[in-house]
Amino acid sequence: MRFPQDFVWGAATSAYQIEGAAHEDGRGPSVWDTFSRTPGKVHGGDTGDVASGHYHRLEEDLDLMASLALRSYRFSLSWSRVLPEGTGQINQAGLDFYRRLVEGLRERGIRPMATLFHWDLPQALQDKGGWENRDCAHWFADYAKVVFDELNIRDWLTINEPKTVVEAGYQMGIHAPGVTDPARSFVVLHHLHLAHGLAAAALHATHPGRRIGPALNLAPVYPADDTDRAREQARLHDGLENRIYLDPIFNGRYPADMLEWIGGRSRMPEVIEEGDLVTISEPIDLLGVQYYNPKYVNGEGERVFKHPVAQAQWLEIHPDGLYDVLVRLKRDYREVPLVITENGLPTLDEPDEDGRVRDDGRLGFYRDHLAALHRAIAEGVRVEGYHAWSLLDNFEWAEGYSQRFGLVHVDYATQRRTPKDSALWYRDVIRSGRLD
Ligand code: IFM
Repeated sequence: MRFPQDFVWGAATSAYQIEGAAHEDGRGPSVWDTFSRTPGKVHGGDTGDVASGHYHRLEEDLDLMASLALRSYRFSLSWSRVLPEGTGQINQAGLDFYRRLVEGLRERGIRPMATLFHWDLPQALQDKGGWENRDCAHWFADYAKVVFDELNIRDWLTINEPKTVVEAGYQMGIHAPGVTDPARSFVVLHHLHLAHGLAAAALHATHPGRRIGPALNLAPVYPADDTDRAREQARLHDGLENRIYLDPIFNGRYPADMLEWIGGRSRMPEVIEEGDLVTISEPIDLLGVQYYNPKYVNGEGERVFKHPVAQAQWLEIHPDGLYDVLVRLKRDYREVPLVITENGLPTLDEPDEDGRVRDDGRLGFYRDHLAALHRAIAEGVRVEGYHAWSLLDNFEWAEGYSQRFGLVHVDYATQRRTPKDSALWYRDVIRSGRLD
């Protein structure tokens, strides 16, 4: 299976999950500093204070990326490292860190791809209502303008997985800020969409030639059985998993069935102002697709598992789901370049006595997903690149350090990095451009 000559192979991370140095060089606190310090919220009481120590190991990590033959690196900016209060005063030390990162990538021939928001909202803005406050969309656009001007990066992603913010952050309360109120969650959804659109428009106005899009975690939804009830539920869940994120951006409207469903549960439809959907549907230049799992639902609307699950119980392993997502995007939405911005698996593998990390499970996961991706490309879906999640073992949110998604093992006591077998295999795939 040969991939296109210009296919862009990469790996992804996010700021709070790897940087550490949480209280250094002027960085302001984010909602995840607060949440991880709240007793009972994160496995083992873990925090991102030190994480994978990336802030202090920048050169080593850049060399590591080069040694793995990466052509693209997707990372996120910590908003509160750049603007400690979320607005106003710029922290030059924070910007300098990202400048060094971008320069270091360029020197090694690796393309930077920056995410503006990967869940670590400045705490100062949460104190003013966070994403429930419409102003937050404008604070986000102002922050985006600062980094657009200061950092020489062509490809940008706006919001990472708005669905996770809505569901984990505001419905289940298992992510910061820990709210359990669906009514509030849909207001947040609208403001995240608005933030995305304002930032995309700002980039287009000020830096023509650069590209921007959202990073959406999409899940193919299938009826768990052959009944009308299950099919109806699958349609509803497809709305909640995919259409409420895609339709406003691509079509400039929320799906009518979703607005009705949400309207019975939230005042969200009332917070939509005239012109918002025009802003939200600012044409995107690329779509970041994050794929982990499918969702099967029965006639009661319950999730049913039909395939093996990973250590992360939500992660049902079904590589063909990636193919289905990609083909569906081509079929149902305007064509834009697609980039896989995340796909990966946590495993428990540790270095053996000889120092090797034999993570066959992850290697097989990547092989099967890349094969599904290849099939979609061969059938004409325009996918430009692929980013494995994640470059390094890191802080897996509510799971703390108990789940390791890295291609590279991190010994948290010493911060020693060891490329796992999957990383070496991935390096060889990149070098050859083919999957055997
Ligand atoms: O670690 C996360 C990442 O931050 C967002 N997407 C899913 C990953 C695995 O849970």
